[in-house]
Amino acid sequence: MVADVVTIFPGMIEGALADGVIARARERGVLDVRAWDLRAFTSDRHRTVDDVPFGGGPGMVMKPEPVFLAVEAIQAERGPAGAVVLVTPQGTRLTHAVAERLSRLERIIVICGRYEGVDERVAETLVTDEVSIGDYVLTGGELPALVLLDAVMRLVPGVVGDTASVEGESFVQGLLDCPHYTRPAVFRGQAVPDVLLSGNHAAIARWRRSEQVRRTARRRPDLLNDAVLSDDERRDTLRERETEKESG
Ligand code: 6GU
Repeated sequence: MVADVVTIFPGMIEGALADGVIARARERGVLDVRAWDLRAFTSDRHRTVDDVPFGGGPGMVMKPEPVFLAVEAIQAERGPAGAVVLVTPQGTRLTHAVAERLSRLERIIVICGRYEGVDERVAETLVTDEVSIGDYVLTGGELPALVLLDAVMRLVPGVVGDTASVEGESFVQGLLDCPHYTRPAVFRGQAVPDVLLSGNHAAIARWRRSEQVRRTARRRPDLLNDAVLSDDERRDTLRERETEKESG
């Protein structure tokens, strides 16, 4: 996958992608991520990327022209992108399903917004997807772009070594993950659940699945609407929600 990021802080993007699983995949050539400095696409002496809002009001708005020029230059060099994503608190929420869809594309462009916003003509004609990472406001789009890229790129085949660890985890099945334990079997008086030491793989799989269902019912009941559950599991989630009410 080729990912190009348009930003006024290319160092923020490069720094975050220099370590860890994503960095290793870049070294292997599985991922090609590049940060493009938006200011390189300005033509005035001050390299201006923002201006006052029409209609007045506080703050500054990102000018359309540098963003258009940057995206056009990227597509000329790298070929057409399957998605041009603007990260903005006004976007649709980033979910596993969104990350999955983007991970199947060969080329994506991510535009990081700053200031009060980006000229709407960018969203209207250049952008295919507006994405938010949650209901809170950050100072700029660089951290959201990194969150989006990490969620997307780790789903690209060959990025994460153990594909089983990707398939089993939270949200892939629409459920939260089960608890995990490692040695020692007893730590400061707290023992690991017996079943995990039993060597009975079928029993372990059943325990993990029921813990996933139980946790999701308690912590994120909203996820149960879309989760695929057996009739028995559905009944268990109802009981779980009852016990939660009783215990407060
Ligand atoms: Cl994509 N940008 C900013 N600035 N704040 C956010 C966000 C994006 N998603 C949640 N908060």
